[in-house]
Amino acid sequence: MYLAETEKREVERITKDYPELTVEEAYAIQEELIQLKLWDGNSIIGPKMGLTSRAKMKQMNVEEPIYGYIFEDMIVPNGGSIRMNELIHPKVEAEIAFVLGEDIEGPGVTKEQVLEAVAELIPVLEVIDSRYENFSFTLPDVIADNASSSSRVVLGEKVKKPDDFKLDEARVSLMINGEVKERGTGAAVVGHPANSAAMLANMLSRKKQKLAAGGIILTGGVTGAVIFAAGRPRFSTSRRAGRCIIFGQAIT
Ligand code: OOG
Ligand code: MG
Repeated sequence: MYLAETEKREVERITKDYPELTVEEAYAIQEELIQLKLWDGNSIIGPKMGLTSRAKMKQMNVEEPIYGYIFEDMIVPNGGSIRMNELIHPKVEAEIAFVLGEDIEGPGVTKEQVLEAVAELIPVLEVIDSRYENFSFTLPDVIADNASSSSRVVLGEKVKKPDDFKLDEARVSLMINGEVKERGTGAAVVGHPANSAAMLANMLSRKKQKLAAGGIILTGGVTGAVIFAAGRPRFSTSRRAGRCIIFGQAIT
């Protein structure tokens, strides 16, 4: 998996050879992958949730979203550019991230507890890039692949948590070169992005981990993921071949 990422090539899904792979074993593989990245000098920015939309969960036949980790080398400055030749078959999606003001420790964490602990919100563009051929995987496969992340993340400007915010009603649009490609509302993320963070805290508590104050959490795609590719000028603001600037996140 790590070689697939560093050499930018697709691999066959693990469950082709190991159809019995369990979710638990898949998280053990993810853990190994994370250790390799840490040994390579990379550092963790924070966890991310995936498969949080009802549609994706139904499609994958799962009751619980999955998590993975965002690393420092995935961060692209806001307004920055991405080299397409460093990626396999990227898709981009809009997400809402939280910055925590207090620790959150499961089990039993509720949405209300999360809302209380959140200090700031960040609009995020996540570039997902599954290492599997044609983005084709089962649930254990995608967990083992760090939830398709390990790609690129653009963090927008932090917003202080408003006093009376209804994040489930927040409208998000994903634009590429000024053209709206996808729209969604916060409710698309398991009813409310804070539910997603609560589920994450509860899942992490199974391995005795908590969400620490100051940490960033990506709560999962609000919009569908949009394929973007080099050589398709409508997706590119830069005329330089192989480069693409992504922008256009808006939270209202
Ligand atoms: C899995 C990861 C999805 C999200 O926000 O749902 C994800 C996939 O490749 O769909 O990051
Ligand atoms: Mg995502």
